[in-house]
Amino acid sequence: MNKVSIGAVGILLGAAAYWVIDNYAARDAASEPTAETAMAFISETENTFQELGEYAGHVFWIQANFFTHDSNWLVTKVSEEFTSLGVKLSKEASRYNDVELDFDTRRKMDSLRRGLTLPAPDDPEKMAELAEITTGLESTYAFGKYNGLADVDIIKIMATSRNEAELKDVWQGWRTVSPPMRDDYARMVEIANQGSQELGFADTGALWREGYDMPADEFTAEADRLWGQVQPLYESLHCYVRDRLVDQYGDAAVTGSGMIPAHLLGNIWAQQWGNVFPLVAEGDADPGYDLTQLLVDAGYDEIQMVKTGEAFFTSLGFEPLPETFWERSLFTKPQDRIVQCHASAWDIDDEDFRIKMCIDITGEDFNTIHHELGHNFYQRAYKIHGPIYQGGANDGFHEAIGDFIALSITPNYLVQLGLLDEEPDASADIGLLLSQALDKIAFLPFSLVVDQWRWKVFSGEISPENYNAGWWALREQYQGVTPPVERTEADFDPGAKYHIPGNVPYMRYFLAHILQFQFHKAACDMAGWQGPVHRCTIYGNREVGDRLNTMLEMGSSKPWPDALEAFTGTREMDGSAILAYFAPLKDWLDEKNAGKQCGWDAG
Ligand code: X8Z
Ligand code: ZN
Repeated sequence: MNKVSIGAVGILLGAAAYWVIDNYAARDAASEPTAETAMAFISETENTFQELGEYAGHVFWIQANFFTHDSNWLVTKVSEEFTSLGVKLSKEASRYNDVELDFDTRRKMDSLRRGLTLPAPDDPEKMAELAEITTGLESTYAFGKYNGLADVDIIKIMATSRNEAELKDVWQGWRTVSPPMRDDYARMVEIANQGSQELGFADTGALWREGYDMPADEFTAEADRLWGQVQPLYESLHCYVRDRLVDQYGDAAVTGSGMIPAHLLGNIWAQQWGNVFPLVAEGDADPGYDLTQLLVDAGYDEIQMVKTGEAFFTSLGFEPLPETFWERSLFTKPQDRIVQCHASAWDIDDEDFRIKMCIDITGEDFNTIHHELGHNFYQRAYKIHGPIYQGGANDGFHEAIGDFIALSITPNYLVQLGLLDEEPDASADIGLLLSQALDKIAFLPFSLVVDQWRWKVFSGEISPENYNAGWWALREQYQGVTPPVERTEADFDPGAKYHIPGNVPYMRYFLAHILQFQFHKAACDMAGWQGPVHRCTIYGNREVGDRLNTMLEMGSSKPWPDALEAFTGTREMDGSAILAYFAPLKDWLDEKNAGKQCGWDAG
């Protein structure tokens, strides 16, 4: 689990929690809420978080690195305590809804009110049941195997195999892991919704959407607006990729309604398609190098990849990571135990930052390292605040920082690293853009679908009897991908994606994919970059670093438009930067697609 995502309330708890809870309960009955008691409450809560966050952080770290019956037992206990305290804090905070408060006290109060990802009703039995379920779901995923293959093994097969039958087999096989999650998931939704309603939210999805400094409904419209901006680019990419896959796999690559079977896109969830680049790149779409090959040829190991990522940040003026980062992080997959290999970044206390990743020597993992380090540098920058403000401007910002830095892994930068001899000329541009688009553009509808599904599940629009059909209806509608084999309600395909059993909200990644291009454009403008923006690297630019640091240091202390303005000068999330970045590719795709029947009929 990515602790950064959880925010201050998400990292508290521990043995000391009980006295705090009793304390709040006593005050609840005793005092009228006033501006003075509000300040005392916030100050007390900040102290509690400081103390208990550390305890919870260590417990979660142990579980993610040593998945056993006992570590799960500990996590269940901490989660239960955590929910219990979170509910109390949220209720206490709501008592101040109509009290006039200064800006910071109001903002912190509102943050506490929305602090839990999955609240439970104020009932110890339901809190315990919810904690059992969430730990169980994560553990089912972590222990999941098909024919002895864990998710990381299947990810590798999907990335490299071109054997249609094998791809279909592992695609289907990985999804045998998730049906046992189905009933627990439904029960979890029921409990979390009861909890959310007790706290005054329509349902848990509405609670999640209220985390964006605007009413839940406005955020739904905002997500639709952003998608509307980028949808035509996605459709051009879909059309072109489908044709190339038909060249490779024949009729197996397209359905009568124009959709692409989900097992042919180089990724077990069809979420990023970069791994099929060699299949879809034509002669005039050659980037001139392959990052994985460059890293392998140069003999990079896991540590060197992380050191190189860190060096990018220090080139911008950030301090190096502490020695403990290197001592305590997990960089390689241990052979002797079960770990949660899904990459994550952690702040255990004010000085203890770590990543947990099962690194392979690939371009993809090189990018992910920058993604994770972006979390760590953000976490360190906002430590100037108390725990309640220790979070991203919104969660999309947190996910965007490292990706934004990784957009600077350009040919020019690779030459500076000594990995590439010389920059390929402009004839490589389409290849560079196509390979980026396969990851960044293909991801957009996927990242929408995950939480469109969960929002509908929480609102009851998709009921447990329709979990799987509802999932595929959305994937077909937005992504134009379809299952390669028949699916029924005996399946639970959402559960085969880590963030569903892990209960990590996903809209953050959609926003991050819009925001990172806004950050990149603003940074390149700051740097006075003149050429095409996809060739721009901000490596070594201290001015950009200083300005970035200003935004990072704000944490969640101000509404996100203020943070966005501090770095980019604009207050709106906006798809025009990503569209401008890919504009030459869009023209090229449309030329290739001319006269073709594009699009699909999702029924
Ligand atoms: O989960 C992640 C990061 C950790 S926050 C590795 N990502 C999403 C995913 O893997 O599904 C990054 C991109 C989307
Ligand atoms: Zn992340």
